[in-house]
Amino acid sequence: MPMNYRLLCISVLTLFLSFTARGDKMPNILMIAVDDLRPMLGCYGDERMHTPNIDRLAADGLVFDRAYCQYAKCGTSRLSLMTGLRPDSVGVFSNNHNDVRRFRERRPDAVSMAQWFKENGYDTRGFGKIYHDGWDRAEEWSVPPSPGRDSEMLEVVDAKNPTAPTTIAVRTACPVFQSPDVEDDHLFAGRMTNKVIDVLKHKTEKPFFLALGYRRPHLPFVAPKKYFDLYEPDESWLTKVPEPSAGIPVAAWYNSDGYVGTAKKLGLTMPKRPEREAAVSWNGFEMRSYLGVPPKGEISTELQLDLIHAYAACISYVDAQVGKILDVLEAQDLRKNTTIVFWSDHGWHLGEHSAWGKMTNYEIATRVPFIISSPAHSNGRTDSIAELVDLYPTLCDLAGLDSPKHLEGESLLEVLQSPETKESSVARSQYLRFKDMMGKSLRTDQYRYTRWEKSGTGELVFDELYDHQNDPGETNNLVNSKSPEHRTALSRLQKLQW
Ligand SMILES: [Ca+2]
Repeated sequence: MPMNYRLLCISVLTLFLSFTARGDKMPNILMIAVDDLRPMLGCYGDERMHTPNIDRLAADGLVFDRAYCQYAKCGTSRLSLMTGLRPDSVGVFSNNHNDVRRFRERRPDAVSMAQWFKENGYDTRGFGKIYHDGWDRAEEWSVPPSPGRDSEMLEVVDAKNPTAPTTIAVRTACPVFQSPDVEDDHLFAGRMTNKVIDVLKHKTEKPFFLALGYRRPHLPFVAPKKYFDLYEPDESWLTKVPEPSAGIPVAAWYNSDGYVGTAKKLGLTMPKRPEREAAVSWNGFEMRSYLGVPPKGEISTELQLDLIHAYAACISYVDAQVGKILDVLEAQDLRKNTTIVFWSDHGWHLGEHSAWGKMTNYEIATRVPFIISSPAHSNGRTDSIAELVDLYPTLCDLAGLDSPKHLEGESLLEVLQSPETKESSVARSQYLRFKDMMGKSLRTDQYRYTRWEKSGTGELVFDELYDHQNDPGETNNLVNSKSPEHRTALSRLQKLQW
């Protein structure tokens, strides 16, 4: 049967050629995740910051000026990004391990990015915080993820003996910031960098998918002294919008509702649903639960500046680690075939709207730094709106892999090909407040519209509309504006599908 034989030969040849072509094209992927980082970076126009290495990466990639997380809290944001599902589909809004287990039982089809790349020929490795603590599964990675990921967050330096090994303390026993005069690798982030460098120096034949999760600038703000020495913040660093806007209900800006139990452990009675004055006083309790910050009430200007100083120092500490990784990629001649993605899981309030920390739907908590440096694509900046949930399909496209069926984001490949094209897309973020009120936030080119509704019934509680062209600080709620322009925008946004 010569005809069939010929067909078989052609099929085998085609298969071989396509495999070879794909093998040649499959880039290495390095994903650098940073924890709790708002876009306070040189490459995002903040000239006060010393971030030469992230700036170097940005100069060699596409910087997304309008990238948003789907949920401004570590665990949910990261589960969404890694599974490619939106938070409503994941259904995990707490840090409860059982909720995560139930989600995985309910959605066995939601193969994670790490597992998908592993199944498609990649050597997948995870270091540090990719998922929230304890939510990792060994089977998603080619090698079980690096141990110690539960250890860095609450790292404490012995103040009397800074060069002694660091220890782990409960949150309420951790100083809110520390600036020991130690080498980078005395602290966890530096030690982790060394491990990753070792992996890069001993790369296998397979392309790698290397996910690297730095926990700074998450609290506690611990970094070597040399990074604190880079800054001397003055009052110009303080937020220009320290108060919640008049008439905006507490649910929009109060981010301590998940900390009633923590407060209780400290012998404090935090109201479950505070009125405005009490909410301002207790706001930012995640930070207030560390040593050195009053558990409620005013935070002095001096302390605010110390906190901002420490946050900036932690950013520069992470930046230095990124630099070491980039140097090794270049030295190993891997850079030309490695796509690098840099993201943070959400933004951070440094006093905006009376809040410190994350866990709101405001721009300051939902906007994230997001950089994709793909050797096959040009560099630049884009105003196209991007969401972290878009990363999974984008990386599949860049690697030449099919995307799994369950993904809910959209590939950013077209934006990478033509950064100047402004997609008329919308970013969707959400936040569950007081366990029974969901805030659903839409960010368009010009506006942010947030609808707070009762969970279950969907009944409107209140809503917010901000015009970013005139009010980037989101201080003036326009839902009752009589301006025809605002009425039109509001009506359009209210009709948008969530
Ligand atoms: Ca985080």
